[in-house]
Parts: sequence; C-alpha cells; structure tokens
Amino acid sequence: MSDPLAPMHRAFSTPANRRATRWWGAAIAGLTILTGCSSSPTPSPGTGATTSPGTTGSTTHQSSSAAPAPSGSASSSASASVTDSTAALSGEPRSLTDGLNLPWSVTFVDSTALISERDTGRVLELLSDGSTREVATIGGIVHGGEGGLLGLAVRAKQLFAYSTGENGNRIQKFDITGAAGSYGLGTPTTILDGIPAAGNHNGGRIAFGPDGMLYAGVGDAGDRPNAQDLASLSGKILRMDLDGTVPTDNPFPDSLVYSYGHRNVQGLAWAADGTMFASEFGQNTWDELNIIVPGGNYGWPTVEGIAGAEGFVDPVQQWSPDKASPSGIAIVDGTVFIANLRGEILRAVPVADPTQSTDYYTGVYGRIRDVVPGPDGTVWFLTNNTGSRGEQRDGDDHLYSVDLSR
Ligand SMILES: [Ca+2]
Repeated sequence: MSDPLAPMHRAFSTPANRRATRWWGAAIAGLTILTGCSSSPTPSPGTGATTSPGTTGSTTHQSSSAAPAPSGSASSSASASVTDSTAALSGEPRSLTDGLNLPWSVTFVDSTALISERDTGRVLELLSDGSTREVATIGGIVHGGEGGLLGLAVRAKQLFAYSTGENGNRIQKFDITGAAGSYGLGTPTTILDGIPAAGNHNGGRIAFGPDGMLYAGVGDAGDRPNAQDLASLSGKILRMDLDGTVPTDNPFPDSLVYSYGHRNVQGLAWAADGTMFASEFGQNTWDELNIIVPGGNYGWPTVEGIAGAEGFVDPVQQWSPDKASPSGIAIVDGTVFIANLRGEILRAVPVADPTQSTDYYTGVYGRIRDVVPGPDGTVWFLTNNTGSRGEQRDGDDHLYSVDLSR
C-alpha cells in the first residue's frame, strides 16, 4: 500500500492491460491528427458541441485532450480514428412494463429480466405478458437518500445484490429458486459488508467481468479523501471472488481495490476485447467515461474530468453534469450505451473511438437509470422519474426496449 504507483507499473505490463495500452497509444496518435493536420475531416474539438441534432440521435464530438499515457504505450497505430461509426438505435422504444417504483437495475436469469426497486427493496420478475411479480423483498435495508436496493447481477442461479444495510453498503448473494413465472430467493449470504454509506454517493452498480470476477462501483459516501485512501473501500471500483474474497491477481495485495480516485461510479461494462469501461458522476464540472486499468488512480478529489495531471488516469470523454449524470452503462455491438439521469439522454459512445458520442431521446423519456443488453441484440433501458427528483410521465417508471440497426 505504501507505493500506489508500483502496482500500476506492474499492472501496465500485464497481458490484460495491453488492450487498454493499445487504445491509449491509438488515442495519442489520433491527437496528433487532430492537432497537426488541418485537412483532417474531423470535427472541431470541443466538449459537447452538437453537430447534427435530430429526433432520433445527434452526434457530438469532443477532443480527447491530453491524457497521460502509461509509460511505453506510445504507438504509431491510428486505428481509433474519429471515422469509426456508432451502432445506431432504430425505431421507437417499446415499453416492456410500466408502473415501476424507482427501479435501479435490471439483469437476467436465463432469459427472464429481474428488476430492483431502490426504495421498496423489491426484486421483480418481468413476466411474458408485460406484468411483473415480486420475487422477494430484500431484508434489512436501511432506506434514505440514494441508498436502498441498488445493483443486481446474476451468475448461474445466484443473484448478487448491492444494498444499504445497518453496517453500510453490502453485497449479498442468494440462490435463485423456482423457474420463470415463479422465481424466488433463498436466504442471503453477505459476501461484503461495511462499505461506507451515506445519503449520497453510494455507488451501487455490480457486474461480472469477462474474468468471472464480481466488480462493484463504490461512491465516496461524501468523504472525499477516502477516494485516495487505498485502505478505504470508498471511492473505488472493487474486484472480488464470488464469496467476497480478494482474488490473488488484484493490483494491490490483499485488497479488493481494483481502481481508485473515483467520486461515484454507477456504470460498469466490458468491450468484446476485454476493455473495461466505467461511468462516473462528477461534482459540478465534469461527468466522466473512463477506461479502467487495474491499479489506476482516476483523480478524485484532486482533479475532476480531463486534467492531464501526472499520476492520474484521465477520462476518455467528459460531459457537463446537466447534459449527463451517467448511471448504468452497457456495451452492445461495439457501442457503449450510457443511461443519463439529469441529462435525460441515452448516449452512445463507440468503443473504437470513445471520444465521440451520439445522443438519443433527450428529454423524451425523462431520467434514465440503467441500460442493459436485451435479448436478440436489442437495448433495454430503465427510466427513473418516480421519486423526488423526477417529473413523472404516464405509466412511470418504464422498462423500454429498442432495436439496433444493422
Ligand atoms: Ca476522474
């Protein structure tokens, strides 16, 4: 723990990290193009400049700015040019179910969707007729503010849930009993407890990586310095085995910490090549989309957004919180989809060039909390208009499905 940089250097030399390293190299090459070639057909760099507004999607472009690169990562490859296209959403979203109360997360057991509700503590099952039934109510939840029942993830026939209990935030696992139409939960096993909790910044997203490990986005719980303290679980992305123990190949010995210097991470997803993405709420200036490398320091609270400061990994893209406030993310067909609350936008970012983005449905469906890969290549997303911050629309809240054009 005494030398945070040592694990970073070790991490950057691992095979798992070469993918990210290649991307950084490509980004640097792209920057050279942006800054050194006036005849480049790329749009003018700028944060959040909308170039082609439309009813279904508007494309924005942004400078990737000067990201500090891991040592030795410079590459002549320019594969991540800004000409890469984003998979497009097609047609109108269809409401799969409505009447949800502060839904927070959606995941699947076999082909059945399970939905968490933050304040009721319920896990719901989506039935084939579009109605929902209660699978279980998670016990021992301490409700208040942004705490409650948050992220869900399923592995085989076990449900993992991140919720706020009397000792702080915790991750529990449950055997899933029954079958579609009659799912239930067994008794809980708490695999991690005592994650600092607060009215705000509880993180709460959990997801399984391609390595089979469970990852959790944890907020700073309002105690900013903890994000830089490797002895604290606050302001981190954690990586654990399915029983909550530390994997032997985590970047810091005997520590669940996978990356640090985060303010509030509520979105985790992996590209087909294993590159890990995470969304993060900023304070007042910049919300972030980051590529996560093991042992990386993402800057909070020292810096926010693309700072170019030594020792910190910069986001690959940033947005003003009023145009974003990103919660869940999902990767489908080479595109990172980002659910945005305050910005009321479903945003699409190409994995091949994460400095670009396309906005969908701005203001149409209200606050968007989560997005997941749906069946058959569709994209599913949850609204979040119930509760004190939302402006309720008919039938809120909804789970929607939308097609991708191919
Ligand atoms: Ca950051």
